[in-house]
Amino acid sequence: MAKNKIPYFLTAAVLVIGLTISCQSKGGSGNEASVAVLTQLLQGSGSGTTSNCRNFLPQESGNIYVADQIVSAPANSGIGFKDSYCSANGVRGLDLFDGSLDVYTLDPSGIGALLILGWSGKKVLPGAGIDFMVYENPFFIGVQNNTNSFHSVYLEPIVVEVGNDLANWCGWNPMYANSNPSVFSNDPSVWTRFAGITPFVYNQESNPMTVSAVYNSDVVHGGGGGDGFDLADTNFGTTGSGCTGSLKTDLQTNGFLYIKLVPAITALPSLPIPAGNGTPDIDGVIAKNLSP
Ligand SMILES: [Ca+2]
Ligand SMILES: [Ca+2]
Ligand SMILES: [Ca+2]
Repeated sequence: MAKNKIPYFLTAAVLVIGLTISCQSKGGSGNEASVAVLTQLLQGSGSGTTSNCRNFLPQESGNIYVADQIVSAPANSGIGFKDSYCSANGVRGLDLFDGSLDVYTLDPSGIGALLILGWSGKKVLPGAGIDFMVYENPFFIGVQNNTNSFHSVYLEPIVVEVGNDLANWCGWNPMYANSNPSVFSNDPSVWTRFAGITPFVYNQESNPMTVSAVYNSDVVHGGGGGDGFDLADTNFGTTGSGCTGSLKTDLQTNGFLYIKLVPAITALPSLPIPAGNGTPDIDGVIAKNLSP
């Protein structure tokens, strides 16, 4: 997390206002948890101390299964944005122009440039359309008014792969298609099949959304946002260390146990460095269908 790390006092002020409204609207239920958050905020817990994300648990319902198992998080220190719990506690988007703070920040290189999550022994099963969503904390930084479309995102791309044995992985052949590939672009349309690209408003408590909206990346037109992946995508199984034809077929037929997230600048060193430092901040991963 670099540029999008909002000054702590500002974050606290916004959250205090939000939580105050939340407390007033909810009545009795939930006030204890909110008060705990408020107390922690006022005592000064930002990055550097216990993360605020420790106050939240994954929220699961039909077709929304949080990757709540941290298999490998070598950058974890348990403190602030280096607390890997924040990547497995559910998803908490803010709005189109603010990145989530419920996140775990990967290292830019070395062993800490890796996060592997699972679903506690259950497999993510293939189904129709998108099979799972990845949430980093990108946010829009500009609107092109003449077309009323969104063209600039503060983004930190991630290479996504899945597997069953923590040794062999299959991915989606991520492509960077800027006209000048040696120059970084914050136009999300030139980043294909990466995670960390699409802003999201989906929030498990304050904006739970319908299942169809959650698995809709089009955050400008009613979707929850985030980056979706489909095992049936024709690009799946064309990249990944150890991705044989038989592994690809197995993953597409029987699903997968683990998801591996690596900063794009680490996995693909020829890519240009993003405007920040390119170290992704992982909010969470959810899957649509899970084995019994
Ligand atoms: Ca699918
Ligand atoms: Ca980020
Ligand atoms: Ca989270």
